[in-house]
Amino acid sequence: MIDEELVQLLTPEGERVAHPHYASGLSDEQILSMYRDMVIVRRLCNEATSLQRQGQLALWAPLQGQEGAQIGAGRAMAPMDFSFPTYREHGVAWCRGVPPENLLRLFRAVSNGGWDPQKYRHHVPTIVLGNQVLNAVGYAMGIQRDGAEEAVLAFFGDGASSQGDVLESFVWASSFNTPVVFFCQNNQFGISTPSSIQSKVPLFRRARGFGFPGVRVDGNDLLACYEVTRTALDLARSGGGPTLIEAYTYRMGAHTTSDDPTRYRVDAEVEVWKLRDPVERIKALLVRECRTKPAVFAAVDAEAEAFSLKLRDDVLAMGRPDPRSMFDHAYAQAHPLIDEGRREMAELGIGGVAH
Ligand SMILES: Cc1ncc(C[n+]2csc(CCOP(=O)(O)OP(=O)(O)O)c2C)c(N)n1
Ligand SMILES: [Mg+2]
Repeated sequence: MIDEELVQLLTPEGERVAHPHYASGLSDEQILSMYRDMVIVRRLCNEATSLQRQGQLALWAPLQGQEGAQIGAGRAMAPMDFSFPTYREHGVAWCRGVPPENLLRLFRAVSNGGWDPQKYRHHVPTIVLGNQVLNAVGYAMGIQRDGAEEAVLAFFGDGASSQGDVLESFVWASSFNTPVVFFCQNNQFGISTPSSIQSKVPLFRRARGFGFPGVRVDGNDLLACYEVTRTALDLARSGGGPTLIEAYTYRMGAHTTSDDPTRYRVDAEVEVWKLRDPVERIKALLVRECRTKPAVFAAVDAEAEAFSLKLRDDVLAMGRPDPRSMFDHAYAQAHPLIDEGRREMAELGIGGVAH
């Protein structure tokens, strides 16, 4: 049965579905290029998980299962748009051109961020749930006043949707008609808490109460995520105000490498979602419709393998920063509390030599 409230352009078997408001205009080349993105990002995620298990990263937050939502949304952005991620948007960072080794710096605890947000138009990850959504709306209000023709994409999860920061953001965005798109990946869990507990109504319907449109999209359908996000960003850029997108998906892996999901969910549920794998869905489309040859898929796999080996080398070669450098970018200008912190560390004899 077709769920009329769920925007879908591809079935889990990779067959096209017609939708009254959305149609995919992507060429075969674009679809293949996004398939490559998904394969590389999944490989990146596996490598990062292995690195964490080997003691080379402090923590990792896997994205398996959410590649369609993230590559679809990330690729829908225009170059000058700006995104605000959580700790799980590795696919979006990839789309924005953030060097993958920089993405891992935070997780190796050798950086407080990892990159210059303005350079990639992609903010550094925010771990405090929902905070980046307020930042995104504030930023959107700023560019609105500058008269810029750009839009802002704010990422958050189903769990974060219950945070006051997110709901306050909705009020501000609605009142000031800001050029922001709220992209909520409902991956069914906030750590172990099922998303059904976060809201009595489907999350996308909350938008109506705030006075802007809400759309639920199949988060495992790359084509639908791309089209829905592109449409919402176009609307925001042309003065149409905010949209809430709920990408309905599933977190295939653990919450982070510190989590054991077998404690709170059954394997049978994971098996059902495996059949909706976003990467396999696009592969099926490429085989059926675009007649993509096995050699092309083999080349993508080989590229992902070489990519992950280089990533591993880059991570192992990272130096350890002087601990005192954490004070350098806390504020743009000198601040007495920062000076005091620096002095205290010097008195304790911490820092000075980079190992
Ligand atoms: C303000 C705040 N409260 C609690 C936490 C601890 N915490 C980290 S991730 C998480 C679950 C978030 O779930 P969701 O928003 O659905 O995002 P997901 O991890 O599923 O991508 C919690 C409770 C936090 N980081 N910040
Ligand atoms: Mg979640």
